[in-house]
Amino acid sequence: MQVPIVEITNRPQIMRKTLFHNRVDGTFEEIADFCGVPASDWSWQPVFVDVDLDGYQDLVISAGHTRDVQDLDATVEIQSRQHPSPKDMDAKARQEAFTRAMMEHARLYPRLEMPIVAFHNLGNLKFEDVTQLWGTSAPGVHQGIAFGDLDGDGDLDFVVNNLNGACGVYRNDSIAPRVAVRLKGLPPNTQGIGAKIKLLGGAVPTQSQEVICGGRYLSGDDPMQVFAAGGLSNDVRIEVRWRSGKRSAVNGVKANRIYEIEETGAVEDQRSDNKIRSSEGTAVFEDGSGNLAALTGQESGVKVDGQPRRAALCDYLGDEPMDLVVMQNGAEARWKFRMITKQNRAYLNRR
Ligand SMILES: [Ca+2]
Ligand SMILES: [Ca+2]
Repeated sequence: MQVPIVEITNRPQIMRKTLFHNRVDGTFEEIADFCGVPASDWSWQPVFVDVDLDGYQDLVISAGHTRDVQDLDATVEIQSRQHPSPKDMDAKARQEAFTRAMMEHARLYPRLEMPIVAFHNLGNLKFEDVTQLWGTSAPGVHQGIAFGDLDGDGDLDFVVNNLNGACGVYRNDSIAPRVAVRLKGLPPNTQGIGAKIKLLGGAVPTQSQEVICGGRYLSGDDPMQVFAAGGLSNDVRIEVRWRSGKRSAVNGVKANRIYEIEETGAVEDQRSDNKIRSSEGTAVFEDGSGNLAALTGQESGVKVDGQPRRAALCDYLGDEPMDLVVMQNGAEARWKFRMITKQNRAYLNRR
C-alpha cells in the first residue's frame, strides 16, 4: 500500500521488523522481507553502523526480554488454569486472587534470551545474518546499546547491557582502512550535533553521517563518526555542513587517521540547497495556549494545577479540530481542552 508521508496520521504497531526504502518521491516502500531482515525476535534498538568498514552500513540489534509473553504453550497452559472466582467472594479478596494468579501465570512464560543480532549489508539492499560469525551470539536480555571507539584504533566498538548481569563490552577487530572524524563546534554546540559529514572517494563514492545526540534506546553514541577509507592511496575528501549553515572541507585525507575539524575555520555556503536553517537567534515555536478553551466553562488559555504527567492530542469530541487531553499519574483525564482554532497545536511551529 502506498501512503504519502504527509497523510500518515497514526503509527501502526507491527510485530516484526520493517525497513523503509526512500523512493525519493515523497514516499517510502517497506522492504524488510526483500532485504532479509524481517525478524530478530523481541528487539529494542537497531543500529546502522559499518562494522567491517566496507562502506556499507550493517545492522546491529539489541534483543531479548525477561519473559517470552508470546509463547503459545505457556498461553494455553495459563488459559487452562483460569477459572471464575466464587460469586460470594468480596471485591477485595477477588482483586487479591486476581493479582496472585497474574503473578503465578507470568512465571509460566519462559525467559527470552537472545543474542545481539548482527546483519551484514551486502551492498545490494540484501543483508546476511552474521550473528554467529561476528561474535555477538552470547544470549542475554540486551536493551541499551551505545557505540564509540573504546580502544582508540578508529573503528567503532560498543557497550550493551545484559539485564541482571554485567554489562557487555565488544571490541571491533576489523582491519580495513578507516577515517574517523570528530567535530569541534562553536559553543554551545561543541560536539557539532546536527552537522552532516560526507566522505567522498572512500570505499564507496559517497558515505554520509549526521552527528546525533542520544537517539538510541536509553543510550547515546560517542559523536565521533567513522568511515571506510577503501585503499590506502585513495583520493579522499571530507565535507562538513554545520548547523550554522557554514561549510568545512578537507582534501587529501589519509587513511587510518582521526581528523578533528573545527567550526571556527568554516566558511559560508553559497549554495542555497546546502544550507541548514539555523535555530539560533529566533524562536522556533510560539505559545498557542490562548487558542485553547477548557471544555468546562470555555475559559481562554490553559490553566492546569497539580502535576500533569501526560498529554495527548486527539479529536476527543469528534468534531474535527484536535483537542488536548492532559492526564495525571496515568489516571482518568483530569483536564480536557478544546481547540478553538483549526490550527491543531498548542505550540505552533514557526517553521
Ligand atoms: Ca559494512
Ligand atoms: Ca575501536
